[in-house]
Amino acid sequence: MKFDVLTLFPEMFGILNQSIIGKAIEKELIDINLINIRDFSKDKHKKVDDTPYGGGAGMVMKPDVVYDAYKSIEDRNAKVIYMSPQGKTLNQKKVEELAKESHLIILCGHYEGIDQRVLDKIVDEEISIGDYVLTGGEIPAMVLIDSVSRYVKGVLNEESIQEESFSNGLLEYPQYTRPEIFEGVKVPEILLSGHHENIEKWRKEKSIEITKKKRPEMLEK
Ligand code: 4G1
Repeated sequence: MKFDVLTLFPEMFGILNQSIIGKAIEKELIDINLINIRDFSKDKHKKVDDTPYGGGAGMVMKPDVVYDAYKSIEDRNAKVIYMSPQGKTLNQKKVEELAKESHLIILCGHYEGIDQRVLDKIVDEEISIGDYVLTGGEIPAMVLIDSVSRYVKGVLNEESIQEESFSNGLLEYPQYTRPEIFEGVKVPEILLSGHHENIEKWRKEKSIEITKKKRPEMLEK
């Protein structure tokens, strides 16, 4: 799976070289290509933004610079995603859908956003990670890359994908590890029993109980 990321702050993506996603990059299961939009400024001061027409606070990213950055990517068939608070909120269903693609181009806004004309020209889909104000689309892009990469074959062991919550529409059952007694609290006896059928049944019941208590709206569907 190839990700091209169009951003003014490529250094922010260094975080992805850690942990499971970092391993997936090393193994060449995923390829994250960072494109610095600033490199495509024709201006001698490397200007990438300007004041908004009509007035108002802040700066708007220039359409020509963003367009030139986009055009530097050869593949005209890749899906272009704009990380934007105006997009539909990302969920696991959308993540699974995107994981079927082989090449995604992710555009990150900063400041007050990007000139609408270039968005209308190149963007296939707008996706948001939630309803709150952020300084840029970079962290949302990383959320998208992390969530989608988990579905790329070889990134996780098959088991963890099957067992995780959301795939069954429920929250996860509680997990325990050693020590058997922590601060006087024992691990639920059943988990030590070795009786796999009973453990599975107990976990399912806990999942339902926790979902009812913490996210009742998830059961209404
Ligand atoms: C109006 C949140 C503005 C923000 C209303 C989730 C947020 C990208 C996302 C904003 C962004 C609300 C996201 C806001 C995001 C231009 C650059 C847009 C940063 C920007 C609720 C600032 N998921 N926000 N505007 O945060 O890019 O993807």
